[in-house]
Amino acid sequence: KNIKIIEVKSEIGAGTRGASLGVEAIKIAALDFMSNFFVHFPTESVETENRLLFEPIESPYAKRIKGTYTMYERVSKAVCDTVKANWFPVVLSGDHSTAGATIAGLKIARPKAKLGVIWIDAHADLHTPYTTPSGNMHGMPLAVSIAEDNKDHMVHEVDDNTVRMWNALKNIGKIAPKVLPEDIVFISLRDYEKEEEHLIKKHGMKVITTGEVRRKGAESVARSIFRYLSDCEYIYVSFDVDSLDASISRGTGTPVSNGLREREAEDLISKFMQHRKICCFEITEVNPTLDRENLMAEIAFNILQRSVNVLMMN
Ligand code: DIR
Ligand code: MN
Ligand code: MN
Ligand code: MN
Repeated sequence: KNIKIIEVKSEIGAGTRGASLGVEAIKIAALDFMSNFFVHFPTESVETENRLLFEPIESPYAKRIKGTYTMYERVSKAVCDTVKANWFPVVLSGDHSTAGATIAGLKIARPKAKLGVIWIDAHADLHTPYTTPSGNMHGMPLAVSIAEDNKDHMVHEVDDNTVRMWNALKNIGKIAPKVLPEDIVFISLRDYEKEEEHLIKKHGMKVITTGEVRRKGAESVARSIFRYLSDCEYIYVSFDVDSLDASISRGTGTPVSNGLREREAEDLISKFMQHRKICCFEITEVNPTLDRENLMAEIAFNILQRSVNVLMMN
């Protein structure tokens, strides 16, 4: 595969500041390892709306949703154009709200093809403006992608302008939903709110726990996921580094215990990358301002490098 790196140094969707520095931190990790990895691939850098961080928040239940919409337009176009030109996009992003835009780009590139998603994350990212506990857009990309409002479990009323922007996000590219809930697999999910749990139950979404990864091993877990997603034509892998255990993920905004070990994530992701249906890989939520030793970025770089090596052999 021909790899193209799409970097999105955006952090407007996160609640903790610093994730926009994650991409550079991964490059610094490469330099510290004396690796010339980044020399080998064309890189497209998507412009951000991070200046909005200095402005007052208009939508408390969907913070900076206008900027998020602009980010969706730019990132989905970059991903779509990359795929159409027969390149394999590796997305390095700041916060995970970007993943909704990545999914949009993949779907817009091939509207008729059924898209599967492997979501490696401590969180379900299934919130909506009606249920969010934080207003942070990085908790919502999967709800956007499955076009879910979850009004059955509404926690608060939402103003009309926010509703309009939310609907625009879901309908970007005039395709909604982009993915079906049954075509999403969660890995290492362990920190979610009850409104998200309702959606997981309602849709019968597939969850693979950290314990299952540990017991069964990468090969067996990968095989069962590809069997589960067998009617999908393309599969996107989204790797939020907070899927890793809190003991090694201090350098992310929301570390959670009982997560994956570095080796477990690396073995699993590189197994995924061997599969012919994998069409895109994203790494997100590295925040070096929380991380004195740049450990989080070093782990992310190791996983990136091994994954890309596997992709290039396939
Ligand atoms: C929480 C935290 N569910 C929220 N989400 C995070 O604010 O919506 N996602 N950290 O990665
Ligand atoms: Mn996430
Ligand atoms: Mn997360
Ligand atoms: Mn199916």
